[in-house]
Amino acid sequence: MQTTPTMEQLVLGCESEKLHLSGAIQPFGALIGVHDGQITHVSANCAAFLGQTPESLLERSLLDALPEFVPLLETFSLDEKPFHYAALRLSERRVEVKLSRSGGGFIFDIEEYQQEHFTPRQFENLDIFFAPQHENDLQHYFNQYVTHIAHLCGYDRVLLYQFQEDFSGKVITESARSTMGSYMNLRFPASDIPKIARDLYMLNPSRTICDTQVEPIGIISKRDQSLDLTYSDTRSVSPIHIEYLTHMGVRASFSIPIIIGNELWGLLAAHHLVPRHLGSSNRHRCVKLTKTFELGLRNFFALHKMRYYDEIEFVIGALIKSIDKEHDPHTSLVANGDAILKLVDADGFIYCDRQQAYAIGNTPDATAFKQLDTYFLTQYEAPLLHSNALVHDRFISGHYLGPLGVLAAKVFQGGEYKRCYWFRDETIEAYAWAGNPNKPVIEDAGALMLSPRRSFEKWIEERRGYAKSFNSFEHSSAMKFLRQLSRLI
Ligand code: BLA
Repeated sequence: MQTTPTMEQLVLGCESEKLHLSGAIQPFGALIGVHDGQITHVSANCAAFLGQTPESLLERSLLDALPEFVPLLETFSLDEKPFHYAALRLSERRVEVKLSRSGGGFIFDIEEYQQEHFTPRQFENLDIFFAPQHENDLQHYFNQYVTHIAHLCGYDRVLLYQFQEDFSGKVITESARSTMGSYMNLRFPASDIPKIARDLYMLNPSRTICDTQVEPIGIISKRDQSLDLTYSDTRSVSPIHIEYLTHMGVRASFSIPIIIGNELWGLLAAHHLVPRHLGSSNRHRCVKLTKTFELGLRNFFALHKMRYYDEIEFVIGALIKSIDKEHDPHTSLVANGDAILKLVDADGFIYCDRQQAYAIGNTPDATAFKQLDTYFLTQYEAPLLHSNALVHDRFISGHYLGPLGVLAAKVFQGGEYKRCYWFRDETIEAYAWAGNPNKPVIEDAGALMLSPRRSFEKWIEERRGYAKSFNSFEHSSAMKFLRQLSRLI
């Protein structure tokens, strides 16, 4: 008997596809795999690009069969980098090559040469090179980036997509032809881009899908080992994602990860309604522009953090001084209640230790608080706990009508844990999704699995049960405040 899988299990099903071992490429290029100087793998279409059949290339030495590729490999193998782009002349034609590492060997992705869309001079004059200084500059900076990429790549629609904490995401900037529908401000669920695909983005800085309606080309080898295509740009496309793009009405896509502080912050996603092959050097230009964009954004975040910490240092210092003025900690905490709430923009606050507990503003009832406090004290190891959905996250069970967000901090001092809790009330929000995010479940070879949704029409969810999340700045303010308070109380 088949039991109904949970959402987590269905999402895990999506994660099990070994994207990097697809064993095939897209027909816009050809591929050769080399190990120890021998050609071990070739794509079935290599004759069209190299003038030699797979049979005539397999298991021959690269030097003997394709000597033009050898100098590239020699220079690259001295380097630490995972990949390198170059142009090559093969008898009468020019090709573009991406040389990358694969297991202990190398891969050549070979594509038709394509003229660069921007000259280096035009590129240097782009105003994207002025990094944002203030929050108000951000949207303009995003728009500039997306507009430049749209010029460079020429796709029908270019979107900037920002990941949220749970890896769902939201379109924050869009540049599209007027006849295209808009995805601006719409949200997409995390399972649209499974972790296995997100992880590939951390290694390979772009993904191109030139035509969803063509058959993949097999990679041929006389060896058992399949080729790791992590760094290959020609890697074939997951059938599930082909279905996704088809439902979206998109025939070609191109995407670039935006990585800030070693984390996937967002994605540049470009769509085209008809097949489109953007040449390797043009893609590389888009990636370079994205690196500049990342640098500006990182600079802005660092500036923002510095300003915040400077200010909060001062605010906490003044607050602690004010609390310290009174002899009775209860009176002084309550007297400074508004400032304590404001510190992390909260609606309620509780301080407690073994002897005392003081509450300010809107806090959970005694039974609910006891559940939360006991869990934090006895079962939770880290000094900081946060949730924007106390009931969904099962910190509080039973009938409960209190605040739904919590930021809790504890420090061990004088032989006991001193705790501060800040609470936030529920915020009922209308979430605009690109289609119903609760995806259809289908049966495939006897197993139940998630399938891409059929419609991307705006779908409104009235989100209940959540408070606004406490951000990482607020986390550290809470900890800083408690450390200083615990010395007084
Ligand atoms: C891959 N999904 C992707 C990619 C994007 C998205 C950008 C990378 C490939 C590409 O550039 O097209 C999703 N595209 C989006 C989103 C936007 C967009 C969110 O333009 C928003 C604007 N997809 C599903 C389900 C599964 C799934 C249910 O809906 C799994 C069961 C899988 N998505 C999936 C897989 C890939 C993927 C497997 C990798 C495709 C590949 O690289 O071959």
